[in-house]
Amino acid sequence: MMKPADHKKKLKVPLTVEQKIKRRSFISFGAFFALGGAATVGWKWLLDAPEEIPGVTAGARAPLRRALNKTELFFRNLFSNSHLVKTYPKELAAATPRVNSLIGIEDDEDFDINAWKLVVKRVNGQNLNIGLEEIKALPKTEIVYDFKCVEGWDEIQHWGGVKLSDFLTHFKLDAQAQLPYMGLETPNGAYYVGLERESALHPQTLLAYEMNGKSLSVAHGAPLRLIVPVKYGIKNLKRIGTMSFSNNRPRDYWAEQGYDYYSGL
Ligand SMILES: Nc1nc2c(c(=O)[nH]1)N[C@H]1C(S)=C(S)[C@@H](COP(=O)(O)O)O[C@H]1N2
Ligand SMILES: [Mo]
Repeated sequence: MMKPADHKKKLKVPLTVEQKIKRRSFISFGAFFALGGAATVGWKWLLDAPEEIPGVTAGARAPLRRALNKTELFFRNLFSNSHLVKTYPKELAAATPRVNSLIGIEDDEDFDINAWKLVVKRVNGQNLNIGLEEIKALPKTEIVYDFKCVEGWDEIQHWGGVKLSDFLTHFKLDAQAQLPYMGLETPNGAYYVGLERESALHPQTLLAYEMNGKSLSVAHGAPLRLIVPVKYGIKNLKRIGTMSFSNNRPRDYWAEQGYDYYSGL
């Protein structure tokens, strides 16, 4: 009978270098084929999976969209209105802020800024038409924060306007704003975004009419644009024409092109 000590010794016989290499190669190849096989099966499953039901988002395979929606839910649950985006001193704001795309602005030759009114579409069908002076008469809020575009640039910018939540309260739109979504569109309807209630009501979300302490330029969205610091630039609609409220996701320009509908930061 082997004594325990002998037994241990036997197991401890060191492998030769060649044996070690062989063993590692075997493990690597095994893993390679197993993972490769799994990836192929997974890929095939995805390719055969039905496309999502056509709607406000671009065509993607249903399982991918489900994953995206789960991700969105995860972040929505984390979202809190007491959670504020970082702000900066005014001196750090860009003196000549960058202008990005101009959809719904440069393609609208009929637009008359002096005749502009914000059209709020209420659920009962009765529209409100609100002039800029009425909006400017409300308490002004300013914010300096890092504006981020999905295209990969960011810039510290200084905005002034009325808190969207103050605006809604003043015009007795609180009840409407309890609906899960808000839709905003340019006057010609060429650019449009959808926003969930939580982001619309976030305390840093503004209807902005000033930049760097001066009236907004046309390129930056005059007379009135959305500034929603908890979202990427794509959601910050310039030149707001209409505002509406709904139970379902409103149409969204970039979501239709396949970008994330939520686009939160
Ligand atoms: N009407 C309108 N709003 C818009 C856009 C647009 O093309 N048209 N582009 C969006 C994008 S992608 C970004 S990053 C910001 C840029 O705002 P800025 O041009 O003031 O920098 O506006 C957003 N709002
Ligand atoms: Mo952007």
